[in-house]
Amino acid sequence: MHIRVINPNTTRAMTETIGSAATAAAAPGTLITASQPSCGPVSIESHFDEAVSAVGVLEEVLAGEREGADAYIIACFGDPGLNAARELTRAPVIGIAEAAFHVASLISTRFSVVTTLPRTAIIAEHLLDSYGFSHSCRKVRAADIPVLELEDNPDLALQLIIEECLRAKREDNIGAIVLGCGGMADLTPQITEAVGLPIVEGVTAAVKLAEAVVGLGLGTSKFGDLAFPRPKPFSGSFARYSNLTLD
Ligand code: 5HY
Repeated sequence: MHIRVINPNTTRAMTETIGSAATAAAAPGTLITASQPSCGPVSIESHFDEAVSAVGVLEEVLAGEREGADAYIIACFGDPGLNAARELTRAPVIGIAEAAFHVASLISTRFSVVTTLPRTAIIAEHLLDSYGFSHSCRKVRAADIPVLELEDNPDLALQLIIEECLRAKREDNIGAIVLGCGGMADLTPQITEAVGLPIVEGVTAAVKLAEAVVGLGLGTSKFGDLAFPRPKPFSGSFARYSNLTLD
């Protein structure tokens, strides 16, 4: 099985962190390819960043289709472009936020999320609502760090994330914590040891869910709203999408 793990931002070091975590979680026989768009934001911290990065995600899925990927992971906690990406392929496309929420709900009845900035915490709340997990999540918390602090100042970032996780454990009456950033993919062991709660990390959760869906012989439905897009002309810099023929 070949899984293409897409980091929607354009920070190579974070793509490598994500790829290493995905590879460590993968079963024998699962090949992980970590990629990122050639253009887009260095980090995704707003609705604007997500909207722009979604085009890069779709480009990476189209590249994966040419290379025969068996599954895709969108390794940004906002799951940018998730359903649009699903329209482009018969393979499963798993967002790390959706994956983490599902796994957390299998091991606890209530969990909290710890993400980076307060404004991206609100975006995670929107996802919880749209995926149907609002009732299961006690609180979405922010360590109040920009995403790239995870790369530029990792020791401080880890300390602030652990402190917020410990506040969640003390205050939220929860059974698990979800890490709310693809860039946290390598921090699970240290956070687990420091906090003493089950820590659900989205990249690794998505790898195992992708393996499960492919193993069941399932993929993205081509019936209803996830069918291939109707071919049509596109103008300007999007002309390359004109009359896309997909199968
Ligand atoms: C992510 N941004 O997982 C999100 C994290 C966030 O560049 N990769 C990013 O805070 O939403």
